[in-house]
Parts: sequence; C-alpha cells; structure tokens
Amino acid sequence: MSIYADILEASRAGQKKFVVLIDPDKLRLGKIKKLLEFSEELGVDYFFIGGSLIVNDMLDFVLKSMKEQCNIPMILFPGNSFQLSYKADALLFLSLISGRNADLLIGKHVITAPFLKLSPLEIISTGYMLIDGGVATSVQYMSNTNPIPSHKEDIAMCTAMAGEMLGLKMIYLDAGSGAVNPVSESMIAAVKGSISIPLIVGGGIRTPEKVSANIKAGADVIVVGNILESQPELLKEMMIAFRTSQPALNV
Ligand code: 1GP
Repeated sequence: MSIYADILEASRAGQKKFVVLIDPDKLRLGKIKKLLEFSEELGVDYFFIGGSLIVNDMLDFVLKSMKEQCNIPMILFPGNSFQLSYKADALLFLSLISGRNADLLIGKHVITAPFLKLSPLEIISTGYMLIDGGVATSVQYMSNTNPIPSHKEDIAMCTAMAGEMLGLKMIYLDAGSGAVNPVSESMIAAVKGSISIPLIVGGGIRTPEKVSANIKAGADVIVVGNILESQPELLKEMMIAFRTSQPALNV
C-alpha cells in the first residue's frame, strides 16, 4: 500500500499517525541512534526529513544510515528544491498556500517536476499552511511569506478548503519548527471540519498533553521535531498520550 493510501485510510477510519521530524542539519548521529531506537520500539509511523535551511550536505548520508538502522518509512519534507534524495520513500510536494510567494506556490514545482517524474519517490501533494506561532520562524523568513494570524480561523478554513478544491491531497497546519505557540485546538477543529482530506499538524508541540489535545481536536497526523532532538526519551510519554487519545482505540 502506498504511504498516502495508508494515511488516507487511517484518517477515514479515525486512526491517527505519529511522525518524528528529523532535521539532518541539527541531529548528531549519536542522538539519531537513540531517537531511531525509541521510534521503532514505540511504533512511530513515519519520519519527515527536512528543514527550512540545510547547511550541511548530510541528507543522503542521514537517510542511508537511518535506513540501515530502522524500517520506518522516510518522507522528505523539503524546505527547498535541493532537498531531494532517492533514498527516501516519499516526498511531500508542498505548495505554500498560506503565502503569496508565487515561487513557493507553483514556481519551484515547475522546475522540479521533471526530476520528480523520473524519481522512484511517491509524490504526495500537500497544502502547507504556516500559522503564526508567536515567534519569527525559519520558514517564515526563508519563504518570505506572512503566516496566517493564529486567531484567524476563518482565513485558515477557507485556505484549507481552497487547497482541497485545487486537488491537494493533504493539508499541513504548521506553526513552524520551535514555535512558541503551537497551532490552537480551536483552529485545528475548525480546519478539520472544513475539509475531508487528511490534516497534518505540527510546530512547537512539546508535551504529551498537547499531542493528546491535538488528536482530540481532529488532527490526523501529529509531527514532533525540535523537542525530541534534545529529549528523545519524551517520545515514550508522547506515544502513550497519542495512543490513549485515539477515539477508535478507546473502547
Ligand atoms: C516543523 O511541524 C514541524 O515544520 C515540527 O515542529 O520542530 O517545533 O516540533 P517542531
């Protein structure tokens, strides 16, 4: 089954997915090892690999060593068109629909499409929506776009609806890596109620309580990155919160 089919089927059945975001630039290999072991042991569904700006040329190397150590599928979450590696399993083909930077809405896609067409990667078109997380994040600066204000649920809902109508397969609500304020539960619920495609939520999630609250609000896929780089052991509590909050499992 393709990765997208798996996410879609789970989302329709009310089952959730947990993703660990790996920024190849930030992680030391020793730390990756621990995080990979925990992720495999605790049943993490996918890895997202990427960052707004990757300075070291580590992508291929990181993917190769991850593949040697564990079997969790790896999905590229590229900050730019250079973050491409055939060692991954899939790629989020991101259109930054909360912004008005034509390059990130369609321009880069035109340039990369012929390469992706030849690649073995599963390409999953995803509407990426940056939500104000209370601090200027790398993605905001690098994309040269304004995030949607955190209380403007109507704008977020209409943006997500338009993304679905344009044929995008998933919506990613992101407060940006290291956000002070993660996306609120009320915004998650509002967006979830306005679309029928899977909803990914990430950015600034630091506690098991927030994981649980986001699941209850309607997120289909939870993404956690930053905090696990420094505290990989927190993954255990997060996974417990993740599993116990799923309606389908609460029997
Ligand atoms: C960022 O949603 C991801 O794009 C993860 O954010 O690193 O803050 O967990 P954090």
